[in-house]
Amino acid sequence: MIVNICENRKTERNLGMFGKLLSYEVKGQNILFQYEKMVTRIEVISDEIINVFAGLREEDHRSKAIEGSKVKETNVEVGDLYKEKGYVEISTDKVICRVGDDFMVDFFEKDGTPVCLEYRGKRNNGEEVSEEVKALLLAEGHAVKEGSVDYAVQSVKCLGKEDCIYGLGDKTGFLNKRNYEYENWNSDIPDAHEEFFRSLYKSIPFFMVHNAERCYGIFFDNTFKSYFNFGKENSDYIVLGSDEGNLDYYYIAGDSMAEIIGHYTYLTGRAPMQQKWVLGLHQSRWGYSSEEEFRYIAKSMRECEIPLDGLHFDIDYMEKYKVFTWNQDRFPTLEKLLDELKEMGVKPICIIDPGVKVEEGYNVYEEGIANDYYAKTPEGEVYVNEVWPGDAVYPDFGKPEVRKWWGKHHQFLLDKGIRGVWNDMNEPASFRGPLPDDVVFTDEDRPALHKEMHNVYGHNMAKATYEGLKELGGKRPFMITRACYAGSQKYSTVWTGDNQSLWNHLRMAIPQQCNMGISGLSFVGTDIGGFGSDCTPELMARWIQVGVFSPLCRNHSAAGTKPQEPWRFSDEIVDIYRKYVNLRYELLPYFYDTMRNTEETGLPMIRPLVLHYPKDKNVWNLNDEFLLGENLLVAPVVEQGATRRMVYLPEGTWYDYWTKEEIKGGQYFIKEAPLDVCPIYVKAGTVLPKYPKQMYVGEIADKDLVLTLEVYPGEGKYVHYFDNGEDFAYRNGEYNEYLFENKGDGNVEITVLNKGYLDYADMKPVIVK
Ligand code: MIG
Repeated sequence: MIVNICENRKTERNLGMFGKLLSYEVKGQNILFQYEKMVTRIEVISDEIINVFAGLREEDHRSKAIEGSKVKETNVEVGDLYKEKGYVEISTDKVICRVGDDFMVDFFEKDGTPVCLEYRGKRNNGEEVSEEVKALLLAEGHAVKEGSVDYAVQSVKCLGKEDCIYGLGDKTGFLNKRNYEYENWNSDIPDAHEEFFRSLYKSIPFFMVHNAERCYGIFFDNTFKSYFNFGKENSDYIVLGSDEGNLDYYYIAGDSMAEIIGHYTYLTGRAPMQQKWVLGLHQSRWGYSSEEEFRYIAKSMRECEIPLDGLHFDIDYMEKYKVFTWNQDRFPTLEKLLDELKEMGVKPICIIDPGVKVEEGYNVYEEGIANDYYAKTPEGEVYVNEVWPGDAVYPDFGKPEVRKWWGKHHQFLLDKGIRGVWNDMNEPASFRGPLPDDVVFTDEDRPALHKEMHNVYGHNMAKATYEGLKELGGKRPFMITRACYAGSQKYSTVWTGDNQSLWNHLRMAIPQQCNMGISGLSFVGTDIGGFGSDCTPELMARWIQVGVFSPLCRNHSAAGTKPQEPWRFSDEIVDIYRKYVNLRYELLPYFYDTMRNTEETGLPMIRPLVLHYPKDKNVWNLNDEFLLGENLLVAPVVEQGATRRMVYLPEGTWYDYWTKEEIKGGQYFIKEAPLDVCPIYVKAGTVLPKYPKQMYVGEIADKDLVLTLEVYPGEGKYVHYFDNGEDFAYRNGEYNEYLFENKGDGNVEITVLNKGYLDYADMKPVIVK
């Protein structure tokens, strides 16, 4: 039924792009609003998730992030308060949303407390720069501040004095994004990433606004170049904008950030369980290029008695950088090498870039040409740019048949025993200038230009790779991607791209990974030691202490930089490296449980403290500590030359992991931390599950693994999970789950919650107090 609410059709001068609200219509959980200038809609997805939509470009969502309908049956009430108050009120059991003229949409808690309001004032970016000064600034090469830019798609929200902003995926800078501005345009930037950078490799348009009383999330689902000004232009408001596309965002309510992340990952998907070995240490370097070199690396790690699981083959394994080929001159007895690695428990992972070499007779190139699989110029020619192989063409991953074709090509790698695929250069990167906006790609069933598909190129490539590996291999596909979009966590793990061996980048690794985690990308890592420039011994020691807590734990460096494997430094560094990698392998069951928790709840493995201590203002801007799961707090040293640091512990009682000393939370203190000490704290009541040391995951067969429970004073509950660590059988119940109840008196009561994975079913853990 259409409800007419406004008789007066005369346009008011102050109204913007939508105009006056004339009528509305309730269609199930969709409420359509007829404005003077266009129809918009509010869709209730669930009690907590509300979609705000104006089809400025086309009539419906074409989301890449959200797959399938997420609409839950929800009790929705719509009240017409337009005549009295100027709005139509939509309420669920958790949220009130008021929709007024010009498609102004405000959100409230059920008791009427405002949470997220439209900013109705005039935008004001402060100081004006005269034309004369502008000219001078430009003459010397300075950037000139633009005025307030109105975007074609835009929403401006009020920002409270105390509001902090978290999320937005992989950006530089600090944990709290307030007072900064960002852009989403996937970018390959080899320069040292600095806090003023607006974009990096990934586009995750999700963030949370948080203060002591409340928080909310916004997912701005738009793949065109988009803009986020978090109170930088003016501390009274946030500006969300985009050059094109629909106005299409999800307001996400929740009592806590944890709940909001749960809802966001309900919408866009949760990072699935990886194979267990993926949690082991990985070694990589751009430049490893011969059989001998790979053999030497694996053997040297074993000689140093440092565990190793993953060994990465960067672009030099290929024949002329042609994807799905292998250089036979440099790997004359490849099979033998791969057998030896297998024998050692080391798993090979290969890089695959999107750019396909233009070369007659090269099967991948020819197949793609024959089937019309590459992006094209507006004139209909295959679009050519340059990447590693020289002239190259770009697979159009938005086409379902291209994803299938690409996926199948992975058989080439699987046949050799390759255990994982690493996708790079998929922003997409290009050497001969950026791809023009009008290069023609495909969005599933219709042509779509580069400007729309750019930010999802990596996403679609990851999807192709994941689905190919899943179909061909049957195991949980392991892949890493550099570029991605919201929702890519369903397919791929990620790393933060080309960082450098800089203390600044070690410091940045913490907030960057935390913000990625709370934006859905739980399985994240940095290049340990730094990719570009030269790593010092001290930096390596401090970086491995952070790196062993990253879900993806990989030492990687660029060709031409100082070699960065642990033995290149000194015995002291090897000892420190071994100490922390061993710790990682001992904590494997804890890591695995945390990963399981991510698949179930969406909460990331690495977490900023504010996630669990939202009311504690001391952690709102805490950039140099983080949590792994809920029980471990890591306070690494990230300053050159420092051998002690200030630590803050939030409320509760904590235990120093190394000394077992009890420390009261809610205070700052100085912790001595010589080069071999990374301060780690365990929450009171924790039951910490540990495995014996192994040189690689699976060295000890599952049935022989002895689980040790390190029990900390205090009461607490902990769920431990165990499965075959490889395939999807757990989704059919083939897993064990145990509840450990710490009684506080040193006893742990064990309840078996599920018993589907036989080998480990009669677990009798060793309890250490
Ligand atoms: O621009 O494949 O971020 O990890 O080693 C160089 C070579 C291309 C960039 C990746 C880096 C990788 C490198 N690649």
